[in-house]
Amino acid sequence: MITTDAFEVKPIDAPLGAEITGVDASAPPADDLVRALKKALAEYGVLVFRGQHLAHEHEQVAFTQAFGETVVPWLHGGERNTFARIEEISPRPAYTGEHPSCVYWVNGPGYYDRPDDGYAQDWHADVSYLQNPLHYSFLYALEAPESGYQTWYASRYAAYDDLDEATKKRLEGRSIPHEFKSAFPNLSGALHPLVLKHPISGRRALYGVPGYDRGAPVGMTEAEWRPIRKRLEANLAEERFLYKHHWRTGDLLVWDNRCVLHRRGPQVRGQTRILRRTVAGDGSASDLRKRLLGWG
Ligand SMILES: O=C(O)CCC(=O)C(=O)O
Ligand SMILES: [Fe+2]
Repeated sequence: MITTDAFEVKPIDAPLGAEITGVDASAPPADDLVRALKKALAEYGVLVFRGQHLAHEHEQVAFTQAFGETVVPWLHGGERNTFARIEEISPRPAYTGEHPSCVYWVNGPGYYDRPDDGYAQDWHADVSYLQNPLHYSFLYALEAPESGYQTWYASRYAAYDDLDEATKKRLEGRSIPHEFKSAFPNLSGALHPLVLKHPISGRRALYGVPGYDRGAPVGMTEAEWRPIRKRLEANLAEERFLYKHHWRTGDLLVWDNRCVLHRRGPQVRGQTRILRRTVAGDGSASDLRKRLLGWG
């Protein structure tokens, strides 16, 4: 078991993100370490663990499960088969593709080395189109070239703080529909709070927007919402909201989708990158909904 003695948080020189040293993610973390990491996630949004050795799925799954529930059953079907291309990498023994909560992103010659790099290049909060999103995402680089691939993160605390007081007031307490019909036509969407008070940090963040949100928040017209949405989109081009991660083999990134958005960086051609993603819930997600909106 790892304890928190050796664990250090070094804030990255960006509006969000911190590097964690002294944690070996291949060993199941002790409860106090998980608590400390969740606190760091609520504060910094995204944590970077360099030089990790998670050759086998079960190691990443065990680390992920320490944060909460991991299985997203429909990943068996939709996302897994559409995007993961497990069959193409299965000859490599480390990539068994056996655990239902593991998704692989495989980019490079013979895989996704095409002009359209898929939906991952749009900003989003993972699985926000589910009724009960699993808020922590874990992304591990089994293989990444020396330079090239990036994943970008945007602080949703900063996006909220940047709004004027009148707009904050207009958005407070509203919910907004999320869905992803183009990928999962049979999956009904979900309503989520637009302004989300993070249960650990107590700070307000704009949850999942822009992303899988569809249409105006409940009780607002399209005409009222459009200029606000446009401004939120424009923010995502500004460095003061962003951390741009440059991948290296062995990087493990963990982020809290309640307070960050992310997207894949610019298209890279001719180089292979293999990432493995898992997601975990946080018991407080449904509690939070109950408290904010009175939903069960
Ligand atoms: O491919 C990337 O860089 C990001 C993928 C992504 O959106 C995810 O893992 O949730
Ligand atoms: Fe994602």
